[in-house]
Amino acid sequence: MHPMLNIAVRAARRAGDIINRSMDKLDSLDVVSKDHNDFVSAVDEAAEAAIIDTIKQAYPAHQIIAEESGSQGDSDYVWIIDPLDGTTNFLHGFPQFAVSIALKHQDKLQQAVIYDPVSQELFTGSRGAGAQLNNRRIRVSHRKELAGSLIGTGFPFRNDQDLDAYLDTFRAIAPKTAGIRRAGSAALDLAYIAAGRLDGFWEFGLKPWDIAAGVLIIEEAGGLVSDMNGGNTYFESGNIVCGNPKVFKALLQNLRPHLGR
Ligand code: 2AM
Ligand code: CA
Repeated sequence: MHPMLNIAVRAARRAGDIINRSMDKLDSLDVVSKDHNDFVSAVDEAAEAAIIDTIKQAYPAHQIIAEESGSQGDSDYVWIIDPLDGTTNFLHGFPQFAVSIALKHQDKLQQAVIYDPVSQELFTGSRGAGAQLNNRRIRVSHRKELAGSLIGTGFPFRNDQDLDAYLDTFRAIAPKTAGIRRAGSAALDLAYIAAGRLDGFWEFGLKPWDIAAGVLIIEEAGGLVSDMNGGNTYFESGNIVCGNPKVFKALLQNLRPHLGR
């Protein structure tokens, strides 16, 4: 394993342990429900601190961009961290959330980890070395069209997002598929594309740390990723389409007529 991926894995497991320990406490916290948000952010922050600590011990000069603490340092090496992707699920004890860590060098994704602490599934990707689930090689699915495909998505959740515009895309795609899933952690959705569990995915308004690791893992698993227009501005726009090559293309074709709104 590449030494930098090894550090990313160590960091993700440390964060996962922190998240798992907090899961046990969710029950006893029912009475203090108004503190739920504080609690969650404390878990986010503790997990993030553990990740940053692990990275800094190994690579003190690298830059870090993390969901909770923002950006620090200046380097060609940039770590992009989401310590707990799927916070709403976590809050409810709905077991679909993950730690996501990616490393870019000179703006190119090099290493990536997505770790589900509940199932202890570890998805990894290393540029040129493929994608793995618990150290076994994974590939995207072979389905050739939307018919029969299982497609992931995310619903708009912010006030500034246009729900009607999203619903136009949903109407265009959902009836053509075998089913749509909205699991609530974009990072895990992308990992599932790489593992062939989902055939395609689209969502608007995501942040770089939601998708950075997933993009590399999908590409290394033989999948394709773009923005809604087939371009590469997904980090800037937050809008992402991905899938196995055939389903990816079908998604883009079906999205195109509905992007005007
Ligand atoms: P987060 O839990 O790390 O914030 C799913 O649509 C994606 O959007 C998730 O990756 C989730 O990442 C992000 N998200 C942010 N706020 C959300 C919210 N209130 N509800 C659902 N998803 C949210
Ligand atoms: Ca996130």
